[in-house]
Amino acid sequence: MSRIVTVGIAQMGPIARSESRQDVVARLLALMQDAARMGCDLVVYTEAALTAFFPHWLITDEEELDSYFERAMPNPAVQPLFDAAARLGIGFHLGYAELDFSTGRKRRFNTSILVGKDGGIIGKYRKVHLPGYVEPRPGEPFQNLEKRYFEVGDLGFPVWHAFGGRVGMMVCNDRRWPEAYRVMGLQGVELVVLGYNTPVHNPAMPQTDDLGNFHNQLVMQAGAYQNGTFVAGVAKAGVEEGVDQIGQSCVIAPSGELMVQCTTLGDELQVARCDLDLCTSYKTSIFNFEKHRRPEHYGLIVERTGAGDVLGR
Ligand code: CDT
Repeated sequence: MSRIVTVGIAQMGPIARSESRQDVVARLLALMQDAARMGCDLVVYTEAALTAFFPHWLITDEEELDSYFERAMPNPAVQPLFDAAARLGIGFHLGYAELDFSTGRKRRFNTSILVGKDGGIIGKYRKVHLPGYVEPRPGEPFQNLEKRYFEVGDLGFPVWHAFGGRVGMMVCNDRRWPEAYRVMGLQGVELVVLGYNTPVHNPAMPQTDDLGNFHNQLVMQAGAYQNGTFVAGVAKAGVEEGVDQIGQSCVIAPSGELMVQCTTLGDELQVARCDLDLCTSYKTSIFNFEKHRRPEHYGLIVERTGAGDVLGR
């Protein structure tokens, strides 16, 4: 028996600062319609897919900053996506900047949601690993102000029963951290979906500029293989407001092999048929955590007592 989930990766080209939500949603809808025509069960959009990636510049006016955030999901501007999903019978993953008032104070998160084929929200994730810094760095060609604009996500790395399997989300920089995959791997994840805005140039580490695409694939291939899961990673690519971003959106199999990859730096859809049962062979053999993983021997000190160190399990 096989459990096939047909996944469309919907890479986006640059979004201009001046582009309206309606214009962006029209681009996302075109990709969704293509995905439905190609038989996709799920279309994966990128990180902060509704606007230009605003952490790349300093915004001091609160109202202007708020204009990049969504106060509710869905909302009138994105409702057409939810309606189309239900009409076409296709799920989607969407990254967006979230303004949250549920605790009585304004909080900002770099968020993503998973939406089912009925147009209903299945789950929400808030980015944990925020790169960059709080204070702007004058003289740099662009900023990386995620630590200024977002709080660290407070929802952990859950895994949802969805699309006939177990699906988890991460956002951009999370994909560089093995813990993110492993926490989901321990919950039996079979498909990780994520979006990214990754500049070609890293002002803090320019010596790695030639390695951006390599590192992008390296981390997702390792995460997929070591946890026996598919990974679908989707870029916002091309030169956006002067910032050149990598593309190479792709789907990785649990073997660590590349299944499909985008070849442009613009709006582009690629499709991969993911047989979730392939995960099982990895999860029950080489990466059978129950049988072979030995955290009690890793030497992780969780407590220092007079009698000696207590190692974590
Ligand atoms: N959006 C995001 O998290 N971007 C970061 C840039 C870090 S600089 C290498 C990323 O990890 O891709």
